[in-house]
Amino acid sequence: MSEMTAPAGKGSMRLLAAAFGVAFSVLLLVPIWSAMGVLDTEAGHGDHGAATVMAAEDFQARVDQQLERFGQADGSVAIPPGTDVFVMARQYAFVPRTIHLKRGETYDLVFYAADVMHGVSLIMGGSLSSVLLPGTPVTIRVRPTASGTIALRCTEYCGAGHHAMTASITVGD
Ligand SMILES: [Cu+2]
Repeated sequence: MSEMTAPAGKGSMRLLAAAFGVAFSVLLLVPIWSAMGVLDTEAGHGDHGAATVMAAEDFQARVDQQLERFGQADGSVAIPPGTDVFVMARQYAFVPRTIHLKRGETYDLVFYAADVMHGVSLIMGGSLSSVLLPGTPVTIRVRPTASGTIALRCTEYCGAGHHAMTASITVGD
């Protein structure tokens, strides 16, 4: 029996593999979506990299501040160009649930799972998906080139309310 088969070692290897999986799957999918001409996308780098871990209350503070600054009467948020967009995933909702972006502008969408593993898929023509490990922000850079609605869905079964876990991004001028 080698030390490599110890349960703790196995667990961390699996987590590491999952982290690489996230980065790799985003990188793989980017050219596909870009080729469709709907969204230019790019994997995030720097301070929102896939290996960064953040406390749930720190991410929640960003979501709260975003609502304070850009919140609309209906509870949606309208994000100005050049501003990061923070989306919290938790059983069983994405917060904020409705996000307004400007067509032709580049945004970093920063997703964060607060409780269990979730996933996010952005669907507009094609789709772009990423796994969300609890506590690890994942950044997806998008530049929506067409007006319309990008549907967001959770892609990892996360419990009884999983199928209701949806949100949307509207792209306008
Ligand atoms: Cu889910």
